[in-house]
Amino acid sequence: MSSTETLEVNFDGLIGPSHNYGGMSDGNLASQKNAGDVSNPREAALQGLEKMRLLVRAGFVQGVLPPLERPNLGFLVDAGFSGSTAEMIEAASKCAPRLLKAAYSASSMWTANAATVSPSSDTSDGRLHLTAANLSSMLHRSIEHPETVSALASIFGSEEHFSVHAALPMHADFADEGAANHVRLCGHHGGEGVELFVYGREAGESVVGFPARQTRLASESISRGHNLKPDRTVFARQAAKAINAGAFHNDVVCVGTLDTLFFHEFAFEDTDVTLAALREASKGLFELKPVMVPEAEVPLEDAIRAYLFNSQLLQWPGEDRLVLLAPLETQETDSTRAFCERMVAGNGPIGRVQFVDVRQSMRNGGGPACLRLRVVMTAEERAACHQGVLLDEAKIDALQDVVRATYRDRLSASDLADPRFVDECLTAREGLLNVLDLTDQLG
Ligand code: SUG
Repeated sequence: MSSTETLEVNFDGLIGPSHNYGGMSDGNLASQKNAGDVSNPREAALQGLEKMRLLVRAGFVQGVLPPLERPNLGFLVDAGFSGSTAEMIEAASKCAPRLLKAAYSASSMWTANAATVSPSSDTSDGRLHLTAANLSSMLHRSIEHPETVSALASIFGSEEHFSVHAALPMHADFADEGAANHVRLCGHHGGEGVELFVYGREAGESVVGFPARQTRLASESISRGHNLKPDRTVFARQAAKAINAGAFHNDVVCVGTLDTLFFHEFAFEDTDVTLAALREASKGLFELKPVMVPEAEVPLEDAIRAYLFNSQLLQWPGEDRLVLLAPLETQETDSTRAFCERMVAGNGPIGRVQFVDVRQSMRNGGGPACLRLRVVMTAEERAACHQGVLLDEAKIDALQDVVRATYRDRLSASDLADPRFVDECLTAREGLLNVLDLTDQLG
C-alpha cells in the first residue's frame, strides 16, 4: 500500500457461515429459481476469498467487510419470540420458518448494497461519505442496516476523514439499495467526478410488476446528505422493462468506472436523456465513453441470466484498457461470450474480460459486482481506516483457514432449526473477526 495515489478500493463481503438458498427475494430470478436447494457455505466463502486474492495478486488494494452476526436473535425477539435461544429457534422453525430464514440470511455478503459511497473529491466538506442502505424492500435485508452502520463506523471511524450516515427512514418512499444503483464516473479516481443515481420509481408510486427497490427520493436524499454538487449529479430512471425482466438492481444491467459506462440498451427508461445529462454533468472533467450493448446482440434475458454487467470494471495495474471481471456464467452463455470476444477485439475502452467462479453467490443473484463495495480513497484515507480489513495473501490464507475449520459444506433450510447451528455460526464469525482485528469493536 505504498502508492500515494487515490485508488478505488473494493471492500468485498465475506460470505457468512449461514449462506443458504432461502428464496427470499421477489423479482430476483436466481433467488426464486434456487429456493430450497442445499447450499455450500464453505465453498461460497472460499470462492469469494479467491476472487479477493486474484485482485490482491494483481496489485489492487483490497478490503473486506465481515459477515453480520447471524442468526439475528433480536429480530426474532422483535417478532414476539421469547425464552432461551434454543426455544426461540425451535418455535420460529415451527410457526414462522420464513422469519427464521430472514434471521439467518447471509445477505450482507452483497456489499454493493451495504451503502452508497461518495469520495472526498466529490463532496463539499472534503470528507468521504457513506450512507448505509435501508434495504427496506426485502424483509431479510431490511434488518442489515443497524449492524452495517456499526461495521462501517468501526472501519471508517476517523471523523476527520469520513462521515458515516445512518440509513434513510424505513418507509417505502425512501427505499434504498445502496451502491447497486449508483455509479461514479470521473477522469481519474482522484479527480472530481459525476455521480449517477438510478432509481426505479418515484416515492408514492405504486408497485406494478416486480418491485422497484430504489426511489428517486432516496437517491436525492443521499446526494443531499453527501453534499454533492447538483450540477455534477445525475438522476436517471431504470427501465421498467429491465426490472420486470429480473434486473432488481441497476447493476444487473449497467456498470461504470472512470469515463466508461457499460450498459444494456434496455437499462434506462430513456438512454438518450441519461447520456445527455451525463455529458452535461461531466463537462470540463472528462469525455464520457458509453459502451451500449444492443438487444440484438445480447438479449436482456441473457444479460440477466449470465450477469454480463454484474461484473467489476477495473483499471488493472499494468494494462492500458479496462478489464471486466465477469462471472463464469457470462462465459458459458453463447451471446454474452460472443459479445465479450467481439468487444475486446475492437478498440473500445474495455480490453480484456476475465472470468471468476462465484457460483454459490450467483445462485442467489449475486455476481462479482454485488460482492463488492467500491470506496475511492486517498492515501491518507487508506491510512486512516481500520487496517485489519485491508488484505494481503497471508490474511486471506488465515481467513480461509477459519472457513475450512468452522463452515459447513452443506446447508438446507431444515438445518436452520437445529439450535446447535447458532453456536457454530457465532464461533465462525468470531474466528473471522479475530483475523480482521475487529473483535473488540464488533465481537
Ligand atoms: O438482494 N439476494 C440478493 C442479491 C443481491 C445482489 N446485489 C446486487 N445486485 N448488487 C438480493 O436479492 C437472496 C437471498 C435468498 O433468497 O436467500 C438475496 O437476498
